[in-house]
Amino acid sequence: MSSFTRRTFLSASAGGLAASALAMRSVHAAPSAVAGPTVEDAFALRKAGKKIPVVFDTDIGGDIDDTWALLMLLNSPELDVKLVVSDYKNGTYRAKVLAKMLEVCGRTDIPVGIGLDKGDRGEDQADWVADYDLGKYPGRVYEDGADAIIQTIRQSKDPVTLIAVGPVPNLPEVLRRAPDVAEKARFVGMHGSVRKGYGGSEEISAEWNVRADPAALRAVFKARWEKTVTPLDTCGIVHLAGPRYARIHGCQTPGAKALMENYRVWTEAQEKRGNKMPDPAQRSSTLFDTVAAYLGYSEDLLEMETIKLVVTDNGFTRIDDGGSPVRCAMAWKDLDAFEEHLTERIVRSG
Ligand SMILES: [Ca+2]
Repeated sequence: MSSFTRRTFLSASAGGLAASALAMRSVHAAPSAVAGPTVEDAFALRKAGKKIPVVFDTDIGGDIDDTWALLMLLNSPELDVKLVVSDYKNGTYRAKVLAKMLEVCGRTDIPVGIGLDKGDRGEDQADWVADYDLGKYPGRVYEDGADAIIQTIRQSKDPVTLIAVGPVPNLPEVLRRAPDVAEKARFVGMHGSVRKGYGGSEEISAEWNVRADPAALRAVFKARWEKTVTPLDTCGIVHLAGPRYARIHGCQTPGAKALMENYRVWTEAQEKRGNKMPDPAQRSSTLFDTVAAYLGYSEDLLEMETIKLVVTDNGFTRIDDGGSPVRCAMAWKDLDAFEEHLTERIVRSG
């Protein structure tokens, strides 16, 4: 329920000026304090010589940037990836992409969860998993990905960072079944458009991950965990080209090779539908989700700002005093340094 709806409901049901003033006050006095671990708690684990436990919730198999983000997570020594879960439609297909990438990278110690929607219709990386049998994944596969998220968060000794880089229908279900997870995890997402839109545009956009399921993100924002996002303001301008891209394109690690194979498969599928794409031998597409992966262990290169946001029914994240406080990566301190860092993460081994 949005605060606007809640306020309207309270006013209408209580009736009278005094009652509605009281209702207004109670809404504004409602605790917005974070119930769970903060970014400081997560980063303190590193100072204590520990890794940050991560759950990755992803619509991998759609846009290619999720595959980049997965490889970045696997190659980040600050992180301990405990679970990866497919989200938003075709959960079985997406789980195959996850499982095959983990297998290629020698990381079958990481379990794969299937999201709420068990569909298996292939999207733009379908050719890469055409012959892949999820039943033969050497690691664990959880049919109920939402339950796997709950159990992983509950069983972790240290606070979990939940990194979500797609529309998030799994998460309202997680919060409905287990509201306590908001006290043991913090949320990091690639969501929204606050002051800038796609491609650095001055016009804000109904960003895809929000527009595809606004109610799901609204539930995530309402939960009392700490929320951190990279909106289009920062993630929408990340690309690799030139010598950095050439390093990745020529890299012989199994992970980087698989990433480039996927990129070619994805580009061909897009072009078959008439979309004009960058040449995968020359440069990357926009690498939105890699910024959420980075926020899992560092904010050094970004300007962070806490902004109250509401999620509209048509997929906008609008600044509103009645909204939920969300820590937003609003600008780059040093985008060039991030692109160098991202390149290093992709070409390294494990
Ligand atoms: Ca995504």
